[in-house]
Amino acid sequence: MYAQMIKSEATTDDPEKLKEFQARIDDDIKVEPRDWMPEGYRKTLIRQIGQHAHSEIVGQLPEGNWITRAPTLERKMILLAKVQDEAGHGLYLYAAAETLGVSRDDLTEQLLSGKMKYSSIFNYATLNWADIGAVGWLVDGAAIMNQVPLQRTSYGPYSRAMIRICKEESFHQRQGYDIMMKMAQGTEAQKKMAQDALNRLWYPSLMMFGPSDADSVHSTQNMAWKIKMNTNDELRQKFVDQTVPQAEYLGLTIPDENLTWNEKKGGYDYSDPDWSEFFDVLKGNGPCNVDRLEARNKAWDDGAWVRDGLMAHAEKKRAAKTAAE
Ligand code: FAQ
Repeated sequence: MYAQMIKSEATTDDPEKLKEFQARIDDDIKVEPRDWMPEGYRKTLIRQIGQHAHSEIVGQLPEGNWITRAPTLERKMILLAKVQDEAGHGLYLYAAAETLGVSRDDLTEQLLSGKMKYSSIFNYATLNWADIGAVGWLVDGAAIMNQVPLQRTSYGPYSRAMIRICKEESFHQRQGYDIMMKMAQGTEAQKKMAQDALNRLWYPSLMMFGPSDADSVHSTQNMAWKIKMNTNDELRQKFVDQTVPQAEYLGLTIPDENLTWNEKKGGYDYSDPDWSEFFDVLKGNGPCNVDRLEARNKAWDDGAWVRDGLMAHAEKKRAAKTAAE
């Protein structure tokens, strides 16, 4: 649907302006909020940045759930800081999206009604403490792999938000790997928990990069516009190549019988995730889709009194200022 929309909207834009715009992109000149841009460029950015922001916000839920049950005070403080960082990432990204002419309330409404997506990974449960390690190691690891190239994305506000976010994500990945190290070097029961977490979260982490290139709707146009810097399969391959030695160091086994080093391509051959599961999760049928949307709707409703209070305060100040003039 989006592909059609982008195509038709791109063709209604002035061809001369489109040519100039593409030339600027090709020269790596950043696009800023007040610059002319094709409607398709604006809309696909709102979609991608909006989904990204929602992912950061919904992504707090699987880990936030474990703050009260972290095994030590230190682990609790670290996890709390990480989850707060994710909230901050959501806010930078909503602010970047707002520069494109959409309001944060609009985006929130579309998340809460299920119209807008967020990353599939957050529809999987975190069942125990080892899962928190695996989320940091694999989920933040995949997020960084995707986000480091996005620091060079063509839209200025998105690119600048990504620079800050990537610094924090590296810390997140390391704290996850540190938890995995402790578990993998612990008792037999802890090692089993670490392996079990890897077994359950490996394929959902591979799905984070999106469908295979053959099924990706947006990649071609978005790479031409430098909204996206790599294809989904390129980044997935890089993630596998980076993560396999890390698993080996932990003494854990990636749950893929077909995983083999391919000398010719200089990377691992690996099994694809079950794509029917991926598309099913996108349709709302993952293990936690309903819970996640319920939790976000409840948080929004519970926060109504704060928003109403702030608006009333702002209104009172405005009225007082008008009366004084
Ligand atoms: N989940 O044509 P493509 C994080 C959809 S942040 C859900 O290939 P595109 C930090 C896609 O929207 C994680 N939907 O799409 C953290 C499209 O549907 P639409 C989020 C997905 O946009 C860690 C359709 O499939 N990161 O984790 C997914 O070119 C720990 C066709 O796909 C970002 O958002 C998916 N995995 O490529 C937080 C990064 N994949 O919209 C808390 C920025 C695809 O037409 C705790 N985003 N779809 O209805 C991107 O780089 C891209 O949007 C991709 C997808 C690569 C995700």
